[in-house]
Amino acid sequence: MAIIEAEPYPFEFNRARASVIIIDMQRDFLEPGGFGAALGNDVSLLRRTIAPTRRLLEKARAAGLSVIHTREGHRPDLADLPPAKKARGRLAAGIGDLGPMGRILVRGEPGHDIIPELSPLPGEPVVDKPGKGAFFATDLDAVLKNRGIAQLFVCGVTTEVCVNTTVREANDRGYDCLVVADCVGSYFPEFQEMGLRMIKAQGGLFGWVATSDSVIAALSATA
Ligand code: C5J
Repeated sequence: MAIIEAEPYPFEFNRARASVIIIDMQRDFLEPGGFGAALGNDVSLLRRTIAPTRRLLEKARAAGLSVIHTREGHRPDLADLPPAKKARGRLAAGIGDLGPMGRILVRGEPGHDIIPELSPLPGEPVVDKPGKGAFFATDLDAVLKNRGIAQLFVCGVTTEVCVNTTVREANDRGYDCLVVADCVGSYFPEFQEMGLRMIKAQGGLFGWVATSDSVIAALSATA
């Protein structure tokens, strides 16, 4: 057991039961020329998470921690795309339509891929999710339970959408979530701040928040 400096109070890290989960670090959200950029967002606000996440990922892999990746997207026939999700935003080019990197958020298309900087290694589960939360309509809970995982170090995008939704789902299922502050990103600075504050508010209603340096220090201390 090692202690990670975190808010609202120190996190008791059990390396045998911990996993890193990296949410939706996909080309369509992070790359200039992708879906997020086409919507007018500044992708540099998300791209600042790449270097610290890669560092944490390398340390976690070296320490033998389980690593799980997720991707938001839909079947090519769009049979799993709720009409309400398709209609939302009244976009000229929305989910399933042809975008700058292939069909937007469709499995198998270039934009749906995880960015090359954080490519999964063989053996690391990639969970394809049709919703914002990574537990909804996926086998994530089974994957975690089968590996004996009880603690999640959460990285990815975006802080207030898929990261927060996943943390809330995980919390209701009994997992302890530590959100790695510099490894999660939002297109909106105010949502980044509030997204993190909501996790750790009221004594850690949904979990903990810490820096990647603090997590890496604990990984090194228990190596
Ligand atoms: C969004 C996500 N923002 N991964 N997806 O639509 O947060």
